[in-house]
Amino acid sequence: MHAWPASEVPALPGKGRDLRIHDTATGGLVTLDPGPVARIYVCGITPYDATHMGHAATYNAFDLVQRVWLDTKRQVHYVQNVTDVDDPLLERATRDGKDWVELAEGETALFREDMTALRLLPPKHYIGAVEAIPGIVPLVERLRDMGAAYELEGDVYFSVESDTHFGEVSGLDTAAMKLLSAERGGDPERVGKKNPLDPMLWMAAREGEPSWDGGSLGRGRPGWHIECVAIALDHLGMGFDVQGGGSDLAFPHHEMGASHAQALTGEYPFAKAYVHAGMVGLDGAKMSKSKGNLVFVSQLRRDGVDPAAIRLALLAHHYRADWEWTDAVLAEAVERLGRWRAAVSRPDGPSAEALVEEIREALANDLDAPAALAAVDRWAAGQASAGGADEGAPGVVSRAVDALLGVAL
Ligand code: 5CA
Ligand code: ZN
Repeated sequence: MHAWPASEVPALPGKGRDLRIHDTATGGLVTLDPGPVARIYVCGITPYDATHMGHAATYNAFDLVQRVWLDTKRQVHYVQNVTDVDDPLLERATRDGKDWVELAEGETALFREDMTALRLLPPKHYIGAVEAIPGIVPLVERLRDMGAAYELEGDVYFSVESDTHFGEVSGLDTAAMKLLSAERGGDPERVGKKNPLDPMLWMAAREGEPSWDGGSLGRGRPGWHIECVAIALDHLGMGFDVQGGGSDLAFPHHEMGASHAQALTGEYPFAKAYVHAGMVGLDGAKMSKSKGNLVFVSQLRRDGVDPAAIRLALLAHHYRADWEWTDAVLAEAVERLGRWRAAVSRPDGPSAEALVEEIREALANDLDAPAALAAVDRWAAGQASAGGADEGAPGVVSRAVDALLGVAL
C-alpha cells in the first residue's frame, strides 16, 4: 500500500536529546538507545470509519517520537499496518450494505488525507493485512509445527504457554486478562481451547466471508495479532526500538504479538519498549467507532478548522493522559495558533536559543508536549511585551516548532 506525502522536517542548530519514554512492560521510564537507524512499529487503523481525535492523538504521540530521533540525526525506519480485513470491518460493511473492500479503501484514503493535513510523518512501509497474508501463512504453519499452536474445528490457536515471557508486556493477572480478552476481540469462553486466553492465528473460511489460500492451514483469514507480527518481523526484525499504539492495545494485542514473535524466533524481546497513548473521550466515554461518540478530523477540516490548530489541541495534552475532547480545547488551540503566528511574523524577537533547548528537553522527557507549548507561549509573550533584538529569532522558532512539534506557523 502507498502511504502519504512527508512534510519537510527542518534541521535545527545545536544537538538533539536522547528520548526517555514510558515503557508499559517495565512500568517506568527507559532511555532508548537506538542505532543510527531507529526502528518503530505503530499499529494502524481498522478502516471502517473515519479518523477520530483519539486516533489522531495516538499517531501524534508517535510522530513526536520520530521527530525527537530525527533531531538526533538518526534515520527512522517506521512501519505501520492497516487492518483491512477483520470482524469489525466486515460487520460494518454488512450493516451498511457496502462492499468491505470499498469501505476499507475509502476510509484508508481519508486517513491518508487526515495524516497529511496534520503533518504526521508517513511510515516507510504501510502494509495492509490482506497483502501480508502470504507472509502470515508460513508463520502460523511454523508455530503449529513447533507445537506452539493447535487446531480447533479448523481454526488455529496460539498456545500462550509456549512463550515463557507471556504476561510481561501488560503485567496483568489472569482474571484481568480474561475480561479484556472478551472485550477486545478474544473468545475466552470458546469450548475446546487449551487456555481460555489463547488467541486465534488463523480462522477457517466462514460462509459469506472473504477467505484466502492458507496452504496447509486450509482457506481462511488471519487473526489480528499475527498480522502485526508478520509485518513487523518482515520489515524490522526482532528487538526493534518501539512498538506503539493506544493503551487499549497493551492487552491483548501487544501482549499476544510479543508472545507470537518470541515463540517463533526463540529471541527476546520483540520490541525494546512498548509505548501506549492514553484514551481520548467525548461526553464521558472513550471515543470509539463501536460507540459512535466521535469527532472526526475530516469533519473539522470540512468545517474550516486549520489542521495546525487541531494538532495544537492534541499537543496540549500529555500523550499518556486520558482526556476529553471539548469545543473549549479546540478554541484554546485556535487562539494559541493565532498568538504564535503573530509572534513569528515579526522581524525580530527575544533570543530563540534557550527556547529550542527547552522544547528539546520537554520532548526528551517522556514527550512532554504541554511543557514544550508552555515554553513557546513564554517566548511569544516576551515577544509581545518586550520585543527583542535578535533578528533571526522568529525564523528559528518557526523552524523549531515545525521540526519538533509538526506545526507549520
Ligand atoms: N488495527 C488495530 C491495530 S493493529 C486497531 O486498533 N485499529 S483502531 O482503528 O481501532 O485504532 C487505531 C489506533 O488508535 C490504535 O492505536 C488505538 O489504540 C488508537 N485509538 C483508538 N481509539 C482511541 C481513543 N479513543 N483515544 C486514543 N487512541 C485511540
Ligand atoms: Zn497492531
